[in-house]
Amino acid sequence: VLAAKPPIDALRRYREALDFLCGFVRDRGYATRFALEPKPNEPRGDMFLPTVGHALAFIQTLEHPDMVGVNPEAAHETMVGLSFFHAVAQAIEAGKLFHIDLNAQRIGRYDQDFRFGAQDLMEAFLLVRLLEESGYDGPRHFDARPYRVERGAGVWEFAAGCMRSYLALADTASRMREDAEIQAALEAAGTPGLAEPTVGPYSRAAADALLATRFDPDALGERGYHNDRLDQLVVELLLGLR
Ligand SMILES: [Mn+2]
Repeated sequence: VLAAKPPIDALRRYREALDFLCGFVRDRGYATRFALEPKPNEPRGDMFLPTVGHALAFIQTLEHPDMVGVNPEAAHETMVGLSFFHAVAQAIEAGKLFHIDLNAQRIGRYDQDFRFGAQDLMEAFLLVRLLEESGYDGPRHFDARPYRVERGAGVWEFAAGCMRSYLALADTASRMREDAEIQAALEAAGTPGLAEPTVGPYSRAAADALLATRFDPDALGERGYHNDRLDQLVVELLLGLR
């Protein structure tokens, strides 16, 4: 119950445990790393470090933060309505994606662990594209469950389905790179420019230049990004229409 577990003490005991484990691994000369798998609210109570973001912040407070990363699970972020795609991206950007648990999930339900690709194909696609194009070289692990009515061959069909959907979406990602119309739509949406710095590092001169810049709010407001067009093109790619 909430009253029995003061959260500040809980976090300190968690840190103590991880620091001890990391010390043990170093003392023995093992190559072991640790990957925390955040989960928000199941089976019964509120969990500590419920999301990827919580875990990433906590890891930075450890004695050996380089030895600890995350193992995000699609179902866990999605069940509370968060974007797994964004969570994984933040873990990659922080150099903390040590492992990944792929499956599918509907928002607001218990931990369903559906076959990968069984829900929200757009997010599954963008996730696979992220994994394939970011240089992530760790395992693609499916932490999913077949329906309980399956036996024998049905279980293998389920496992093959996870892998087949992943590979199909990876192939779709490569077709997206070669699709001139989608690339033009990304250009129109201003997406490539987001990879470039905007103001660069702080300096007094840079700040003065920014303050002296005159913007035309009306002109900026008139500028369209055609995001729906881009999104529709990606939907059509997923539908096999491109
Ligand atoms: Mn898992």
